[in-house]
Amino acid sequence: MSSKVIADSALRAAVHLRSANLPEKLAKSSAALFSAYSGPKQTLPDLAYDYGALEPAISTETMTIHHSKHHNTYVTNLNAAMEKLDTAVSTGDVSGIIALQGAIKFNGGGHLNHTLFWENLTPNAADPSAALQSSIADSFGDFEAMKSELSAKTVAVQGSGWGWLGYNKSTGRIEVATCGNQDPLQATTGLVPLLGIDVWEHAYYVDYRNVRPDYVKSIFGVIDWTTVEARLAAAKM
Ligand code: MN3
Repeated sequence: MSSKVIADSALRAAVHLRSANLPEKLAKSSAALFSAYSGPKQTLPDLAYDYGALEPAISTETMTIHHSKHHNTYVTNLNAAMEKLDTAVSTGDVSGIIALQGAIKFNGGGHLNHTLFWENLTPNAADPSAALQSSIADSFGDFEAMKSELSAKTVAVQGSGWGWLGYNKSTGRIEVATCGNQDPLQATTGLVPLLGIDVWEHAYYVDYRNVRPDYVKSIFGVIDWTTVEARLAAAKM
């Protein structure tokens, strides 16, 4: 008979087991029982600024809905999917594992993307440092060339998605990329995310209606370039 090993003595004690070897049936039922409690839960991160702090570029209403409703929903649905995944993995349910991939990519991507996005914004925006401008110039010619390429490609995203500035570890260059839906940059393209711009309509419709180019233009006034610089430095390590 196949069996599952429970190596953790505290866990064995909790279920009154002396042996580390469990019969398969008991292993499956106990895995399902314990899966709801295992693994850390993802949580909605606090913002470093108030919902109204980015006005007029992004309104209080947009920030409130975007963070407390949209992002929160990705977190809730990701946790639910991870709990189901935990059970599917514990019970060796390959079909169940595969069935969860879409929900994990969408909600996990939504959580990762928005967490990066909030950190990219600040009410106290300043020009990028000379060092960052120089790194950007190495890849794009100059800062303005990067900005126009990032803006144009972000505005041109079909449907819902994101525009990104990312670091290519193999070439050592900074690149512009776009992703559809909530596909996360690094898992999808391998680029390390430096700056993300959310162009789902929920990010701008209240403030700019259908005029995405005006939103993308305005968001450059609230970008925290110190975050971009810190992420670039970390990506190069
Ligand atoms: Mn969004």
